Amino acid sequence: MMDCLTLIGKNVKSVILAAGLVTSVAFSANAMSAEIDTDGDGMASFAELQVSYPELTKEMFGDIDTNGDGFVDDEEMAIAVRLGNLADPETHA
Ligand SMILES: [Ca+2]
Ligand SMILES: [Ca+2]
Repeated sequence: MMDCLTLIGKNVKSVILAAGLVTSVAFSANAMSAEIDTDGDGMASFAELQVSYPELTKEMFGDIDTNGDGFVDDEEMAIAVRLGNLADPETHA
């Protein structure tokens, strides 16, 4: 019983630590997943997005990249998902 509790205590500690790390690195990452943003700059380039969405065209990317900086950020991604231009990365395989 003691051993079990100690183990749980350790797990909770590492979960809190991990959560803290994630929060500090990706404070607003609700739509942008690390799976898409492979270089971790917080934005998806056309190449990065195309890995997850092979059907994506430059034209579609241009529609999603509303401020035209050549990258899709968290907000643009969320809007695209809401408008149905992109499948939800949470459910998209
Ligand atoms: Ca990136
Ligand atoms: Ca953009």
